[in-house]
Amino acid sequence: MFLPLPLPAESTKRKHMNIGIVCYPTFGGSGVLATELGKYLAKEGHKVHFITYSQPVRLDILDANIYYHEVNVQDYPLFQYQPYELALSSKMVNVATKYALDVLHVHYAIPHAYAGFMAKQILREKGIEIPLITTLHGTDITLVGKNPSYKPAVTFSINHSDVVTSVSESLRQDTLALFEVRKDIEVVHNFVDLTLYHPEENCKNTFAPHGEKLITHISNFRKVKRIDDVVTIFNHIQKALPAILLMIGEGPEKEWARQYARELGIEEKVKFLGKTSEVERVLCMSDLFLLPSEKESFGLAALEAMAAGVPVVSSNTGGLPEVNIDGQTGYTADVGDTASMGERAVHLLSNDALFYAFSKAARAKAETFSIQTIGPTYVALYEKARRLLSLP
Ligand code: GMT
Repeated sequence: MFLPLPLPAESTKRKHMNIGIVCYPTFGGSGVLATELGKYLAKEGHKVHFITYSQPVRLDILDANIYYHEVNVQDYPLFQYQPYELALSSKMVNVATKYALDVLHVHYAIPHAYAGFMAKQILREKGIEIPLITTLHGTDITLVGKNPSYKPAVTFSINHSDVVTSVSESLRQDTLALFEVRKDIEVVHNFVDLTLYHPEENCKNTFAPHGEKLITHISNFRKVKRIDDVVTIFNHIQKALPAILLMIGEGPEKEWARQYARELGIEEKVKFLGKTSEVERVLCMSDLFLLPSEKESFGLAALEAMAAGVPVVSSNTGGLPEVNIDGQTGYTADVGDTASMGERAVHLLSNDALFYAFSKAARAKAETFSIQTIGPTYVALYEKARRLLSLP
């Protein structure tokens, strides 16, 4: 759990900060979370500088206090691999210097924490001290980071960050188990902007004209999401009651899933909508969200579904049980246990009173992860990181 930090004396507390955020600009959970955090901080009056290789998908650069700095990697025939970390460090140095950044907050350790460390050293040579906050998101630890090709650099970057956070207690434990970490890791759970979700609204459901149950899955369709399990669970559901599956997102497993649905003879009932910026509208129509992942440090998509009052049937891997409470907000089962997930989904969807109770509990649980509660924690950590370096 994140322990409340002692508040700084009023005189030393900075009202508004200049904050550099480094993240992946794509549809992945870490980029979404970082973008939503930046938008929240900007609304609070901080000046937020996004440093990424393209504009983050959920970012509106016309919003007040939001700045966007693109990292350009110079192409050169000598390079088989472009030196992105170098370009990123240089960009961080330039932005930190020009806009007098108070903190650098990097999301996803690889390679952002490493590039952040380099930027810090370069800035120090120029007489500029700046704290580095690293947020670990999941696969940067559990899949990619633990690979021997990256492990020494990831360990080093974690240990040389001023403050390290993880998005769940489970990820904190994984990090401590997999790396020789000398730093405290503070758990700051992912959050959701509840004002975007209105579970009481009766959304027009264009996908289920005959009152079918609408089942949703949102992800980047990588192997770790076990997309074939999504289709298997749905197949079980649709045998028991009229249902449609909405698949949102893009990724390498998408075509396999389409083929599998075809083999099962249910392709008419499985709709692939691709990437959409209207996640809230889709969730507003949904009856159930499926997330049977192999690994999931938190499951931000599940939290967003719960904010919309949509119960979740998921695996019980990683941080998912911190979000989806088995028997209350949905059901959890062992990874790969599609039979249990399918049966319990049918049970829930067939019982109106139970469904209503789960929907209410899902929203109530999501409310404990509101951005208004969790956003200030990051600001407190920025203050703490500056105090650790004896900065005003
Ligand atoms: O797995 C993804 O969808 C993307 C990945 C990322 O880093 O962008 O997500 C990770 O970070 C999310 C935000 O903190 C978490 O909600 C996801 O659980 C986590 N994914 C995994 O651990 C597999």
